[in-house]
Amino acid sequence: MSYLTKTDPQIADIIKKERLRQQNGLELIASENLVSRAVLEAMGSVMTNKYAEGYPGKRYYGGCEFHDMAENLARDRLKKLFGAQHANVQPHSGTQANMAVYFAFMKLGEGLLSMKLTQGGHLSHGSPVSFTGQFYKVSQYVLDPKTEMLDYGIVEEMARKEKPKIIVCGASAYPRTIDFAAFQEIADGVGAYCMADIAHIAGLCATGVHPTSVGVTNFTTTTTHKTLRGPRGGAIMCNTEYAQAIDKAVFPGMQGGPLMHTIAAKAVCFEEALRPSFKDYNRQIVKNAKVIAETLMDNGLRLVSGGTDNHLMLLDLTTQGITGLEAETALGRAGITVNKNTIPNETKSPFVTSGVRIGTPAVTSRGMKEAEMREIGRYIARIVKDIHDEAAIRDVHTKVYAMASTFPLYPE
Ligand code: DSN
Repeated sequence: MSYLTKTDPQIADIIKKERLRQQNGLELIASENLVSRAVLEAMGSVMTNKYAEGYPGKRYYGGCEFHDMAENLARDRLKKLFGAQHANVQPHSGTQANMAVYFAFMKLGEGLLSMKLTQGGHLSHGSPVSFTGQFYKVSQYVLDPKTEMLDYGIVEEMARKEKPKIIVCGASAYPRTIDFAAFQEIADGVGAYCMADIAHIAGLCATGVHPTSVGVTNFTTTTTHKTLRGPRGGAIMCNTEYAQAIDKAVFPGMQGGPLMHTIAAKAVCFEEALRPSFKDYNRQIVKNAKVIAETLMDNGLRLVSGGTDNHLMLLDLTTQGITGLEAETALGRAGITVNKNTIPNETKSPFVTSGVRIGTPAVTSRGMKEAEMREIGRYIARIVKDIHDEAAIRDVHTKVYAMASTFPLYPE
């Protein structure tokens, strides 16, 4: 950043500090990851200088020949990665990918059936504070109260009662395997469409580490920056029969100019994800999550649903007598970044919560494996068991710093 340091030392300094924060700590936010240098370079390229409204071969601006090539590459690689018939790589985010599917296939006021936010769903799945809760008639399924896992009988019963237009599956805080085929079958049974939002588990689905929704549910939406390890953004996949409606809903329905530097970086990410090493990486994410989960439980802590099948887990702090906010703060002071998260049957506000969500995509990208995960699990347990033990926070912070130093963000 030698040029930026000269021209805008203030912002250069902020970026430097953020880089150090990432280097010196352990990033356990389940939705975050570290992109490759190649993805960073594509994002910071001249591709950002161009308007390219429209789609390859049909743009509203001249000079788009190289943007067509980049977007075609991104689309083709994404289709290959998931075996999809059609891909749209223009959504600026996961929420906008979801919005495009809703706008394409549901009229205002029609029914949307989805997982409740406090049970693991996402804001854009019908929360009253999102446009989805305001534009559509939302009904929401909950988890089995005993197992804290999906109960397809509950979903089916609600679908029969509510007759939704779209059933959403996929979550942002659900640690277990999702049966996408079961959701599609329920949707078919009531004449609804089924949309899988695989934002969190896209990398796992692409590599067969979790069953995929592509080719199973009518629509699949995703972000590209979580387990897929690409730039921040969204994408949609579907069969050819829905392609035109989806493309129209994204542009001109909902967005103007696509972020072409991000689309170039998405293409880079999809190529990286097609490499055999990406499968090993996603397998390791899940192995790592299991080791942290087991270590936490061995230390007497309770996880929602009793464990994890994917990249994340939810730690229920109720018996510790502390809130998610307090745990997030104490762990943050020890160099471990997590986010407070609601748990099933949450009694506290989303800003306080009774749990924290812990995920392994970013630490796995740094090359950490089972041995480090066991240590991290012990650190977390030690802190949340007594968040007022300042000596423990200092000691864990020193150990976290030492561990982080041996796993550089971007090794030379
Ligand atoms: N905010 C993301 C997450 O953390 O899960 C989802 O959009």
